[in-house]
Amino acid sequence: MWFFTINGERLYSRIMELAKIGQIGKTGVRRLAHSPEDKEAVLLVKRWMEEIGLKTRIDHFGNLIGRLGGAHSDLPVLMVGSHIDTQPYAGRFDGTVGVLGALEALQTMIENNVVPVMSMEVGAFSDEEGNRFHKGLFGSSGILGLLEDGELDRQDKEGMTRRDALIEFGCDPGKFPECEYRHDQIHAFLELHIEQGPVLESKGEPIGIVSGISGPLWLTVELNGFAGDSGSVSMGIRQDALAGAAKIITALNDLASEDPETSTVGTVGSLRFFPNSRNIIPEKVSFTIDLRDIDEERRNAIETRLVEVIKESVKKHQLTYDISEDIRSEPRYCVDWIKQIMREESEDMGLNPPELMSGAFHDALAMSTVCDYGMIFVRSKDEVSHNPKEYSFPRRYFPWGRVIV
Ligand code: HGY
Ligand code: MN
Ligand code: MN
Ligand code: MN
Repeated sequence: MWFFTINGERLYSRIMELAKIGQIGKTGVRRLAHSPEDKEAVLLVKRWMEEIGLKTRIDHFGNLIGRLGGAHSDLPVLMVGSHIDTQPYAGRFDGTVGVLGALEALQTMIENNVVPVMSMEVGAFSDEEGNRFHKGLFGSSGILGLLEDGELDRQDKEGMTRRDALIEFGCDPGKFPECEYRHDQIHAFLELHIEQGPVLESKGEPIGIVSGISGPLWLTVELNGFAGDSGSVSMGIRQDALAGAAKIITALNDLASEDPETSTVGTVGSLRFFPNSRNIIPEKVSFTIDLRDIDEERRNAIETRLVEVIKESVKKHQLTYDISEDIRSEPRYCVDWIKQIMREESEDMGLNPPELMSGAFHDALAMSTVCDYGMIFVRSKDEVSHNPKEYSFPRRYFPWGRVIV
């Protein structure tokens, strides 16, 4: 195999350029799925793709796909990519490193007249983060025909449905089927992503080879009580939905923290309650549960125990409750043949990348249901991500970034 060295400066400056869209503060970004900022970012990356000669399209899921024709266009494609939508309080590197890194790799190939055996596609998949409509991996699941019923009726905090947000973005949800791939059309999927964790920095390694992605379980819990005057209703007869929720929230944290040696993580990241007045007993609470583990059985055992706590708390506070499921995925492992190539080529560059699992999920989690996948992690500074202080990928870590062909 021979290799070419990417242009690290060009890659880094594109990451910084893209970060100006939806910029918050000095280094923060906010580009929610299917938002005007998301569209502006998609159009900028689309322009960059076209400038290097890729054939581009924005499909009806809101995905941006750039294609480099291969010597044998009848072969399944090698897909590489990630996402450029972000969390509402995000950094500049989560997702963008994977899309712009893929773009840089293809540009380096084109500049060196390398024609890939099979066509290659760079995907900037829509709504990977799942913040706005409470379910992630939308665009990557969409092209695989894996969307569940009701997906288009999901509402954001303003009550806008995903359907209307997509139409505003310029998509026609009625045309989803024509944007789907037959599963045998994709040979494999590769994703470059920031680690969003401490391992590479602690080992002094610039990159890591991902062994697998934790299986996320996302639930939304709704508790219903009864509003009343906080001064006059005695404690024994209250139906305080927020007091009921508090017990469940701390229980999730306690259960997930029980064994610090495990990769179990549990988070309540979003909570809304009504009527939200100092002197009215909260009548309704809705909050999210994000429970993950590379060990699915262990995760499901914690889920069972948590549901028990919900039932006890509901009984104690005389509430009613509803639990809806947004995401339930088993952990998905990278395949050996791709990891082997990554290892050999890294060693050839004088690197010794550790293998590590990913607690965060990625578009690779969706893609892995239909094809082999591999992921490379780029080191994160101070384990920070989903935070404007996220920092990765300084030029000095990547002087030798290469495209192996
Ligand atoms: O939540 C995640 O793990 C990913 O960042 N969307
Ligand atoms: Mn990401
Ligand atoms: Mn993320
Ligand atoms: Mn991702």
